[in-house]
Amino acid sequence: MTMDGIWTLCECGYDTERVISNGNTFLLGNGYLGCRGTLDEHTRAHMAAVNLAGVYDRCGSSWRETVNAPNPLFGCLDCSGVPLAAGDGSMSSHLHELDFRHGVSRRETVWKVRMNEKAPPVTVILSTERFVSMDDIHLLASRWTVTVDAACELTLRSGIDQEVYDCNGPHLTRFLRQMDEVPDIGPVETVRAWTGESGVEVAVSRFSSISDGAIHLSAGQSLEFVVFGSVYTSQDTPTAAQSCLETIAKACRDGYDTVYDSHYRCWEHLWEGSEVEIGGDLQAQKAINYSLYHLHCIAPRHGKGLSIAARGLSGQTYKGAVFWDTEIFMLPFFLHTEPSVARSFLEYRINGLPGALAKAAEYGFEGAFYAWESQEHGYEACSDYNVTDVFSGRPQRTYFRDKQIHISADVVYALWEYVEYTGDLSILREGGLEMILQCARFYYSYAYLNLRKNRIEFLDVIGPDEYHERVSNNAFTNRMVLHVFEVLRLAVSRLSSVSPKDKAFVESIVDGPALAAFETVAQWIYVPKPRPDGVVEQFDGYFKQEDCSLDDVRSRLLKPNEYWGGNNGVAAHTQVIKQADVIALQQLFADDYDVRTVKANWDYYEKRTEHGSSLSSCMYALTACRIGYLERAKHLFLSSALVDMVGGGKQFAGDIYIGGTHPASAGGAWMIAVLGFGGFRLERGLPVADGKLPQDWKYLRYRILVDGRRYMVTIRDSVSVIEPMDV
Ligand code: IFM
Repeated sequence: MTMDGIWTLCECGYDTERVISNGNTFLLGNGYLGCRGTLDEHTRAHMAAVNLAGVYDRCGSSWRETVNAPNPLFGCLDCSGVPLAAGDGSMSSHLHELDFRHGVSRRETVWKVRMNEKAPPVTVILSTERFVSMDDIHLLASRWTVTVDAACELTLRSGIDQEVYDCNGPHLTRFLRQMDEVPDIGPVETVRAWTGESGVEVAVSRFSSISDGAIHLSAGQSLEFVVFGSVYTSQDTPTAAQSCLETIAKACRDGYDTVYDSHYRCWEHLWEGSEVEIGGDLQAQKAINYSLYHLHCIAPRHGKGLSIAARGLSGQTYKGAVFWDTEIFMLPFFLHTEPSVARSFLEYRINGLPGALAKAAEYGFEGAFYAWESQEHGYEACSDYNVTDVFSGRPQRTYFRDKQIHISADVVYALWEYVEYTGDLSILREGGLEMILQCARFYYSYAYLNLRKNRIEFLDVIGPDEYHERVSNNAFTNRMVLHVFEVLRLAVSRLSSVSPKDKAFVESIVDGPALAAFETVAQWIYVPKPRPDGVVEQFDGYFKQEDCSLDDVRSRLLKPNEYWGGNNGVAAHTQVIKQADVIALQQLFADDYDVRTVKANWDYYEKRTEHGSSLSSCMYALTACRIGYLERAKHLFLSSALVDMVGGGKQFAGDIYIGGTHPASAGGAWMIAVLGFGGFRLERGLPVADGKLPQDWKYLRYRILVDGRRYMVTIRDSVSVIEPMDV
């Protein structure tokens, strides 16, 4: 990958080893669908996929996951019988580029094809450009240009590729292919397919301005044509196939350039509200906006009550499910730039309340226990066996589903952040208060009263550090739970004081005796305190675990993909942790901990942290900004912001593929830039910034939305200036 432009990523040459990770790096998306960054001629063998947000299916007893649609942008050429594909023997150069300011990818591949021993080779140059429209989320478009330097015959083979890539499929079971003659446009191909589990129809149409078959080109001649694709499902409309045809017909009437311009303008509009500039550090500037590109590609702006999966729209990893990643790591970016998207995440959880109530009941608790891996309507997709043991090949029992109870508190935490930042109390009336109450009821029923120690404890849980399963009094979890009770009290008093009607509404949801009981629990919740040197114990007995270095633990691995956690994992009985845990606590509850304490914990835990999850670096970086470790914060910022640009992150947990994009890390990068280095916060509803920059950053500039007004904040020479922007 080269660093040419501030807004372009470019790969020269074709490396088969990078095809899968390039699918993530060059991803295109618009919140409704994600089109993996593969090439025109790529198929399921290359993991070419059009991943659909919020459409799920289970095939047999395999994991339930999101569905990939047939690919309408497939096309390949041959020259006098010689197939032309990137990486083929006749290829002489290849360039793949992403303009991530406008969500457009381009490739240019040159082949030198020898027809026979004597004749000089024919040069064929294929340039294509593609985008998935940000203006019309059901539309994909691509433009092809083929040029040759000598007369030759090319053959084009293109169409809707229904050989769909799946991790745990096949999900599309029945296929119907049809050709419609659309007035004034011509033939349009449509593939209709239905998911096996619940018969969701996925319809894909495609129009090409030329037909497949032989094309004679003379020396120096160029051929240009355009392709439009459209995708709808029966979750959008009962007439999915008809809607595809209408979308295609409109695109054909408007023409490629007009469709392109509308898409381009949508992206420009997004950057007006979100661009981050970092003067003096090209790599950092590029990486942060590339991270934001990924967040924009997956933001569900097309409906209410939608959320984002942990791997965005890059594929079916983690079952296309929503994790705490969305509330804790992605929501802050949207909250500060486009709060309606943040609200949608919360509505998604409010709508998922029945699923959360059912999950709590399944485990014998009351209230709402949210899904660790949440699919539509809050459906819990997390399996009891989430990792495969690399030695035996057998599924390994994991306890993420049962014991990662902090998930309900994460949701409440995010809801309260939203209320505090926007002042929008309507969300409390529209299910938010009920959701907080049900989460409080869950923790009330989970709590353990330790009579000997006179305190309330939370036993047998998993904190953010998943390598240590079934621990007790995880400091992060206990403090998050306490916050749920605090939020309930605040929400009740805030809403009750608005009007008598609101007061009556609050009383209809939660009565006085229940509130008093919750208050009592809150007073007795045990939150581990720092020991004399300031360090907080991550969970009961953590300090008694073997204290060895990361390198020691790594050296004990027998296989590279071995899972470090669980019962027998190499880290499980040591103090080596997967990701920020106590440090996440000290970031989310910054007011509870003074700088000296945070420093003590940072120094203690960072060297014991594998950063085995892409969620880890940002918590360490944010706290590093607070304690003045600016250069280390910058290093961690780059780890967060670069992960998808360089194709980083773990690819396997045990034998399970966990690759894809890392939107939580992208959201984390934004937090580090704006809330960390940028020092942004609200004080009494007003924007305040006291930024501090790493040495080589000449300035930092970001955009932020407060109460419907957009501001530009510039930090330069330790001075932070906040200016209103014209919108
Ligand atoms: O939510 C995370 C978790 O904290 C660590 N494992 C991966 C999940 C999805 O990103």
